[in-house]
Amino acid sequence: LLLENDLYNAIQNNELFLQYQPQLKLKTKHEISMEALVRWKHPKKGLIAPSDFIPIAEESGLIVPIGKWVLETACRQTKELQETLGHPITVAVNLSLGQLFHENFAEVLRSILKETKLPPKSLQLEITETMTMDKSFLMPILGELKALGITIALDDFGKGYSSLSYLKDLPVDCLKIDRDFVKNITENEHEPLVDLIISMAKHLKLNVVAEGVETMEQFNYLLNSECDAIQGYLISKPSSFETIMKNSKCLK
Ligand code: G
Ligand code: G
Ligand code: MN
Ligand code: NA
Repeated sequence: LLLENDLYNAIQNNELFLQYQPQLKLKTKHEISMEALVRWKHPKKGLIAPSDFIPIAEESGLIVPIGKWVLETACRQTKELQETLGHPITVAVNLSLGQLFHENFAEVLRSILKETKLPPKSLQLEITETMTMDKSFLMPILGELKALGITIALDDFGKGYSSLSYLKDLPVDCLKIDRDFVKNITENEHEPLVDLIISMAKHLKLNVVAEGVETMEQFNYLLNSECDAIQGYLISKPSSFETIMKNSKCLK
């Protein structure tokens, strides 16, 4: 409850910030993508991980204003990055179920896109596969969001219980293979589920991203697969907007 009270003031006190983790496209190497990840710098406790405060935000309803702040900040900073670089960059933002089903979410998103002038196709929303639920609830809101021109990724894919027919009907654009599966790719061993998810994604004409790539063995294995992009510590840890901006100025 104490932490919840502190979290209540975190936005106004400027204690939240975003880090960005690049995604490396394996085929079209000129395209750039990154995932936005929220962090909380608590005035006394120091850095608090999202796995420790997102659940509190979800239970208390604070996820609505926090999620809105994350979306606004990610869109504004990505637009700034695009202008510096002079070409499109895609940003992926994690969503909680409570945000998605809060009234007017599509309307809120529409006004954020309008205010920040980020092209809608530059925004990807990540929903976790485990949070997918009754199709009759999910389909209308996802349809409304897709109509804005954004794309949707299923995060932590493989950990949930989506049936194949469910997946086929869902208006998603991308599957992100959970890092627990990628972890099992070693010098001596493959992970059949990684191959299966990639093959399934290709049959459904979806993009597929491997998460948590940490070793050269995993990198080389995925390079020889139909996987579209990789994300993980091997490429880069999440870094601050300032660092991302500085690197992009060097690239230019
Ligand atoms: O950044 P880190 O690996 O510690 O993130 C841990 C978890 O927190 C991940 O599952 C990630 O999806 C989630 N997360 C990070 N940023 C956000 C955010 O802005 N909103 C929501 N809902 N979840 C986030
Ligand atoms: O659930 P989600 O995919 O949104 O989680 C993203 C989280 O995964 C981020 O908090 C990020 O810090 C973490 N992450 C990113 N790359 C790696 C990696 O290569 N290894 C591990 N263990 N965690 C990673
Ligand atoms: Mn994610
Ligand atoms: Na994930």
